[in-house]
This record gives sequence, structure tokens and C-alpha cells, in this order.
Amino acid sequence: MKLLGKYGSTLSISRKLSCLALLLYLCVSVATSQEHHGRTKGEVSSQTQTVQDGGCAYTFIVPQESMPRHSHGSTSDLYEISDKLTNIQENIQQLQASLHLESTITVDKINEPQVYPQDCHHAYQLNGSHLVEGVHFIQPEDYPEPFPVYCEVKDDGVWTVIQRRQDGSVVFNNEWMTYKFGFGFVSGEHWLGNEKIFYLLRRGRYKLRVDIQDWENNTAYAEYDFFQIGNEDSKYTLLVGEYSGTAGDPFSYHNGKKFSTKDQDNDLGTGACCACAYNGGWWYGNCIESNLNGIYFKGGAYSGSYSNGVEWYTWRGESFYSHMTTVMKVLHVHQC
Ligand SMILES: [Ca+2]
Repeated sequence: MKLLGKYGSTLSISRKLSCLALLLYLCVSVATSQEHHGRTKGEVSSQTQTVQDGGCAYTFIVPQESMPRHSHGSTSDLYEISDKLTNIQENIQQLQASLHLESTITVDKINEPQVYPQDCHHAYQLNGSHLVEGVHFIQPEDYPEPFPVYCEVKDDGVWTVIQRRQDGSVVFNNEWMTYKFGFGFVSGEHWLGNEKIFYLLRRGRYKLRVDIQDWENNTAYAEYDFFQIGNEDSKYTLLVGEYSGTAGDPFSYHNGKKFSTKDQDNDLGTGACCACAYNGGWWYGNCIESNLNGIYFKGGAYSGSYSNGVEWYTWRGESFYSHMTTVMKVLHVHQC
């Protein structure tokens, strides 16, 4: 990620403030010195003084009319002090103008267009192989604007999260356009958005990992060595590769299926609306073996409609069990 260089500008402003303080000190010293030592009229016609402070060099020219006209204690001393104060004021105005220019340059640097990473692992690479787990902005190639994602830092890479369930705080039974652009909060429950996922995965080969936790705090995972979805014209058709893991594989059933929502039925059930029956957007066939976007039933066990909870059928094998937490995340494998 591009560094803004604002610290360099801040240092420059601090340096100028330091120089300003030094200038004030010197000018006041000159004035007081003359007062205390009481130079006499005509003793010095002009005077220059150069001071070096790091990169700042200042030459003070004391004009003739500012020299003491009489020994201290006279009215001319007041003119002298007045002249010096005028000089100080002019120097301050020049430094203020310089500081204003510096501030303007700093703002311009902040407004420079940033280059965003393609995904979380790319952010990690751009940041010198270091990234704090949490929310970061990415912008996959050709996606019109940057957007936030949650980055999970693991030993095998920095994963980009595309889905999370954890507390039932977000409704997942949403319509096509809501699933298209995403909903929820990336640091909590959310669906990143089919359009964002499409552009993200289009970069190259990605693998998918699904982490699941039940209400007894048991955990399991499913990993697929390839994961991609088509564009909206294809109804975000799902493509998944080979499975490995501990949670079983009910997801391969959905391979090649189109995404459906309650207002857009693209499933294989001619008389059914799977998204309506299972209460969430998913790649329905006729209809499911998994659905991580179903209703969030707290406590796990539920009754009522068949398998419309947060389902991963092969792990616990129960049709009326809704899992406590799920995370779907992707990791770039290599560039195509
Ligand atoms: Ca149907």
C-alpha cells in the first residue's frame, strides 16, 4: 500500500516551527542586548549576523535606521525596538506563508489516488510481509471502487473472508440485489457480495476454506483446492475443486449450480423455490446438502421447516441442527 509521506511533511513543519522559535529568540536577544549594553549613536552603521541551525541558515541584516540613535533610556530606543518588532513580524509572516505551503503540499499528498491490494494476502505482500488481522480495504482489478474485507492471518497465508455467521444479528434471507452487493458488517456477520466475490476470484486460482463450529464448541473445516464463481449473466455459477478436511463434503453437490435468492429462482427444482424453502441465497440444486446462509437458530437444535438452518449436513448429519459459527474465506494460490 502506498505510503502518504505525511510524516516527512510533519517533520518539515516541526523543523520550521523550531527555526521560528530560534529566530524569535535571536531577535529578542539582539534587542535586549542593545538595551543592556547601551551602544552609542553612530557606533555601528549596519550589522549582519548569520546563524546555522541544521539545514536552516538565517542571515539577519539590521538596517541603519534601526540602530540606536542615542544611548539607552532615550525615546530613540523605542523607535529601535519598534523597527525590530516590524522585522520580526515580517519574518513571521514569511514563515507562516511557508508553513501554509507545506500544509497544502501535505493535503495534496493525502489526496493522491491510492493503489489498493487485490486481496488480503496481496495486502500482506505489499506491506512487507506484515499485516494486522482485521478490516482492510482491497480493490480487485476492474472493480469500480475499493471496499472493506476482513483479513484472517494464518500460518499458510492471509485469507480474505467472504461470509461469516456468529450471532444471528444479520438477516440472510435477502433478495438478489442485496446478495449481489453484499450486506452485514465485515468484522461481524456478512455476505461480501456476489459481484465482489466474482471480481476477487477472477484474479487467478483461489482455494476456499470453510470453518464451522457447533454449539458445543467443536470445530471442523472443509477446504477446496479451487473455488470460482461466474459473473451475473451466469447467475454466479459455482465451480469448486477437490475437497479435503474434517467437516465432510456436502458442498460439491452444489458444483455447477446457479445462485438463487427468494426473488430469483435459478435452482433445479422445477416446482420448487429452494431459496424460499431454505431461507437464504445459495447455489441450490434440488435443493441442498449445505446452506450456510440459512436461518440462524440459537442453540443449534430447532424444529419446523426441514434443514432451513445454517446447514453443513455431512458433519453432524442432523437435519434440524444449525451451526453456531461459520466462516467462508479464500486464499490466492497462484497467478493465472
Ligand atoms: Ca425452482
